[in-house]
Amino acid sequence: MFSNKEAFKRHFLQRLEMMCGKSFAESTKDDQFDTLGHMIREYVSKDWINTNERYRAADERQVYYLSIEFLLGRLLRHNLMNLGIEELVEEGLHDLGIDLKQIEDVESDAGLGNGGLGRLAACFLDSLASLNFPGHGCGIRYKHGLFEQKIIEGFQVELPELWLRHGQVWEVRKADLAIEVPFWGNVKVLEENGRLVFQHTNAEKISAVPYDIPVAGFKNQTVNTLRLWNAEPSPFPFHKDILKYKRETESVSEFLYPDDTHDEGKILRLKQQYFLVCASISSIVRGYLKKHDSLHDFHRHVCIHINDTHPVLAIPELMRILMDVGGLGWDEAWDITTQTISYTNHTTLSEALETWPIRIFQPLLPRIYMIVNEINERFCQKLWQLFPGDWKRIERMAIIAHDQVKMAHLALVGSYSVNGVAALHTEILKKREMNDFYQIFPEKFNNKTNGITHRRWLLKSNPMLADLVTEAIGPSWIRQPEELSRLLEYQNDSVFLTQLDDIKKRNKQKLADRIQAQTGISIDSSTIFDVQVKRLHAYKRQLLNVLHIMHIYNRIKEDPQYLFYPRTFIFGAKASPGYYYAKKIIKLINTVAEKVNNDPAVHDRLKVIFLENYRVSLAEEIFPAADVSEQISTASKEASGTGNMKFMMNGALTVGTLDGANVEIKERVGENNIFIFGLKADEVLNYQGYRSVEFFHYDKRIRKVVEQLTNGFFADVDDEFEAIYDSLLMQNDQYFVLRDFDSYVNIQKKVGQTYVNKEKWLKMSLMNIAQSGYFSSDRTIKEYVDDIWKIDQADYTRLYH
Ligand code: NBG
Repeated sequence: MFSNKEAFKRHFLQRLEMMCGKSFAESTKDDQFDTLGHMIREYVSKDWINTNERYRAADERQVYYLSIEFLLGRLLRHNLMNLGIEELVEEGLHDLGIDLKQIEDVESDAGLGNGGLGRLAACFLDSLASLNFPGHGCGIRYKHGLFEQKIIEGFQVELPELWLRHGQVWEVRKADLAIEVPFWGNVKVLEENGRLVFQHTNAEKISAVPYDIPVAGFKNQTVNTLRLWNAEPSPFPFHKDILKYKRETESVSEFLYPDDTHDEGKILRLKQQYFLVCASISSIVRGYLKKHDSLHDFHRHVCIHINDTHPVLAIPELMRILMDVGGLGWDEAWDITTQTISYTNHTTLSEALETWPIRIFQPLLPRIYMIVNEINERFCQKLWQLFPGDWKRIERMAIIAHDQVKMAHLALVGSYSVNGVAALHTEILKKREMNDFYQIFPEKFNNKTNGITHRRWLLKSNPMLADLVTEAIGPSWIRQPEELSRLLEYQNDSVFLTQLDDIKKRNKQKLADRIQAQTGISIDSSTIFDVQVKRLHAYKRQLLNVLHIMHIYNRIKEDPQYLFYPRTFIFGAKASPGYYYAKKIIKLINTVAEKVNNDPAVHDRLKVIFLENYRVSLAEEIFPAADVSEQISTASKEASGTGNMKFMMNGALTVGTLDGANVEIKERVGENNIFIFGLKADEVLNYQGYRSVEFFHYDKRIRKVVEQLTNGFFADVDDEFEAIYDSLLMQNDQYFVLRDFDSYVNIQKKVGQTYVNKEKWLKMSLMNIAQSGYFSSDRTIKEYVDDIWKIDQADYTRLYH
């Protein structure tokens, strides 16, 4: 389409006039973005079609990654980079007087996810395509992604997110491939030729229409597919009140649930889950049957991976298709299903483990319920044989118990692989949370430590650092991220370290400029940028960070000579709209910021910034500018974390507990290149007799900050923070904030002292960058491929070349 700059420019101008019906001179940035986006989408089409043909011809195992969330962020520059035309396009536009950076800002983030789980899915898609693996995503095309956050007078206000307002340039609607998804109704059981036939009658059908987004690998001509399903009225609705039906139908793909831990709006959420699963599996089976005349070998050609329990209905749904459509018997269908489905667990927080009341589940999904019931009965019989008389155990492990369907148990029983997302997390699953299941299915359990795509999180978002790395060790790290370790050769190279320092300064200044423009607050880029960005949750302990800031503030006020290296504390966090406590913490951060930032006594030493509407595109500006990465969850609670890896890759030093993947970061960089503090996981899990009030009484610093929450220290917010005060004292501080306070203050002191020694700090920073290659999602995906999916990359590359 365009092999050089001149051809690109010609093409762009032509397309712009045709698409927008305007001359170039009259066109807006939106027009230019749209034109460019469509051109790029068309540019990938050929490779997209070729890739699909290649996969069809190879007839090898394909992976389908089912996820209720895909947090893609922006795609323009990412696509330009992966297609290898970034420079050509940037220069071509420049000739026309257009700055690509400004065009990029027109694009809305595709925010179809809450946090780590959804972003992990997006990183995995990039790695699958970049490594030439046949792996595709299946998700929901929410009309509104995660809400847009505004901070008004310190409070979070949620606005609907409107990413589709200007249309979506990357997607292709494929109405001819729509699937009908049935809800409600009854199941008729008939006998035909001596076998039972199940008919779902009187169902209310919703049409699932696929929108495909190309996922281009890094300069390898592989283009996989992310298929997002949109809910639309069926062309043959069975409904009396047609308007009501339309409204209800469309609501299924209207909103992403803005909550990654608690369930809300049960029926709608369960509907979304079945909608995703039913549409995805039908379309996978349809594709499969184009090449095969029966389903007997399905598991040899298809892997279906379920990202957490949200898509776990894939298990009974595949059973249904194999039996009711494919005519297979139960045993064969079960063998195939349990060799097709693999499952990742992303949390041990018990409140996040999904269960559905039968009274909702059964009427909404009558045939699926029958199958789950049968799976449960057979499983309980097996348990009875293994543990005769052990009723307690059977009750604990059953899939259906106390009128609830337990989705994690269904996943554990119906899949062939169960993985945790960091070594510590997997051990906790095996030894505690899922120990009953581990005892009978030890072979299913394995660990796959999370990863992030270094192409987005270093190559694209930190171009200055990426260039420096390439200058030093050549470009091989882009395809083999573990090669970053060769940077260790530069540990004693003062020129290199100075360059590293200079890049960090420039990235910090860029962020400072943005903060100034957005908030009017001016921050000094020579201060330490100490950053905590992630969802707001009690276990992630943003509160510990704030209490420490209050403590520093108190210290400086008491003693103006107090030795403290100037710091800028930066936060970004969305709280689930229904999560009262988390919203109080946001208000607290902003209240502390207001007080601190306006007090001349601490003016040049302490600043607190809350950046509103934290999202992927903002994250890309923050990580390159961070000095300190706050990973301070209560040990054992954060399954892995992935922000910790992004910070590390951009040279920030971690202040963290031994939780999630922090443990493995420490193993790689060594204990002298990370700031570890606080209780360890087993100490938390086995803690006897914690009494938070004792820490309140015996530690003056703690007493002071905790009292300040409610004693009028903050003007105009009398009882605003009572719930926080109560959580710490009346409810015995579930997350050990006061227990870890002293240790946290000490380690933070050490951070300040270390920073003063610039050379030491830079060496530590370099060590972190050099060891971050392990945390590339390329490594993670290779492990999934080798141990779980067992797909053969060689077959595809051979066919391709
Ligand atoms: C989150 C964990 C994180 C982890 C991501 C990705 C959920 C349910 N879990 O620690 O809290 O990094 O998953 O695995 O969102």
